[in-house]
Order: sequence, then C-alpha cells, then structure tokens
Amino acid sequence: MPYRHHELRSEFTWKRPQSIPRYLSEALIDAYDEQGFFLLKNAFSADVLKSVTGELDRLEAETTQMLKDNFEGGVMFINRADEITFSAQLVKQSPVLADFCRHPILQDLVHDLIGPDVRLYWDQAVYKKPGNPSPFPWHQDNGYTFIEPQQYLTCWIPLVDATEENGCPHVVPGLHREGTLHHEFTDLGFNCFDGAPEGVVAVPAMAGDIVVFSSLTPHATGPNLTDSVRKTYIVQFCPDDCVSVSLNDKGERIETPIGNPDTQFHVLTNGAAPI
Ligand SMILES: O=C(O)CCC(=O)C(=O)O
Repeated sequence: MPYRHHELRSEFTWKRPQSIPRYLSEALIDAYDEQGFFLLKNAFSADVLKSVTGELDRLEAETTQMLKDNFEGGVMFINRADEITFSAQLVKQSPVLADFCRHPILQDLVHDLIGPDVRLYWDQAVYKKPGNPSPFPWHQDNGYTFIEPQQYLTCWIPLVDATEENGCPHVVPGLHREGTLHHEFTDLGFNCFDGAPEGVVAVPAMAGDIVVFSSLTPHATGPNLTDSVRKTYIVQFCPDDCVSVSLNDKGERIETPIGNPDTQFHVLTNGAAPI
C-alpha cells in the first residue's frame, strides 16, 4: 500500500522566521503566507542557467532512454517518455546541480521562508515535451510525499520561458491554508479537485525566475502545445528536523528522519552556508 499516507491530514502551520529577511521583501513574505506563492523575478544569470540546463539535458536524456528501454510505451508512474519526464534526485549525479541547490539566492530564500537550519528535500527536472496535450493534474506536493512539519518549500525554476502555451504553473491562491487535501490517483498523476477549481491564477515565468510556493499550495501545469520542450528544475527545501510520515498496514504512523547526506544535504546551518 504505497500511498496510504493520503489518509494523513495536516493543518497549515507556517511560522514566519524571526530573523531579519536577507533577500525577500515583506510584501513577498506576506504573499507566501497569505497567497501561498509568489514569483521571484531574475534570480539566476544566463551563465548559471546554461550550466544547469546542460546537466539536466544530459540526465533527462538518460531518463527518457531508461523509460523506453524498460517500460511498455515508456510509461512508468507519472512518467511518459514522449510526453513528460521526471528525473529525480539528480544532485547525487551532478556536482554542478548540487552546487546550484546551494546557490546564494536559494540560501537567502530558504533563510527568509524556513529559517536558519535547512536541508534540500528533493530535486527533479520536469521536461514537458512538445505537443503534449495533457495537463499535469491539480495537486499539493504534500499529496505525493507527506512530511512533518508540513510546510516545505517548492522552487519551480523554469530553464526556458514558461508560458500558458507550453505549460506554466497554475495555482489557487490562499488554499494552502486549508491544510492537506485528499488526493486520488489518476492516469496522469494525483489529483485533488473534481473539475476546475475557482480562483485559478496562471503564473507565467521567464527563464531565470523562480515560482516559489508552499508544499500545500494546489498547483497544476497546462499542456505543452508548442514545438519545443518546456524545461523546469524543481528544488524543494525543508527544515532540518523534518520527518517523512507514512502509515503501515495497521494504520500506525511510521516516521523516518529526512537527511540522506547525498540527496538531502544541508543548504543552511545556523544561518550560514555549511562548510
Ligand atoms: O512541472 C510540471 O509540469 C509539473 C510538475 C509538478 O507540479 C510537480 O512536480 O510537483
């Protein structure tokens, strides 16, 4: 029963870090609290994007090949080789990506939204291939992986301009405050809404921006109706003392500390870059 954690629920409990923000304005921190998301413009230079994209293109090509070689029709869980791929925990394979996840902007961002002791929780490239007519369904990131404290931070980093034509994120502002929603598995991935929710906002973002949102913010991405790949690197951060929570067959809570040194390393220790 791999997904019994969906029976777990949690409320929105984010506490604003007490220290003086290093990078974010109060308005953006308020937006995170009240709306559950914001767009941070021009976070990364073209040089940084180029080196990250080079690594991701190489590793994503391996994912696509692996899916085609091993799975009928190239379909495995939410991956469909010719439509959308998820290449996860790439920091283990790439020092360039591991360095990127400790980029000074990301360190400042996690300081301002999480606090002084923060780990990388997850990283994955999501490539939405040309002519993919399927949306990626509405979900909270907690709908896939349930951790406590609930609130972890997702940075959705477009490597090409993400538009309404090629599958930019859409969010429902404010709904993160409802806590964890119930998710059902569909052919395309977990889904937390019957039909289209009210109040949806599209969040187009340019290469080098970051769409910052809470793991409790419901989001979806649209189809890619263009003739080029929509490339995103998603990096997620959590407080140092986070645990992963699941239920066993008897319905008992199983807590596992988060902290694989290769994939969930510290990005901030006592407010400073780890040595
Ligand atoms: O980038 C996408 O198209 C969807 C990915 C996503 O929402 C996620 O991995 O949580």
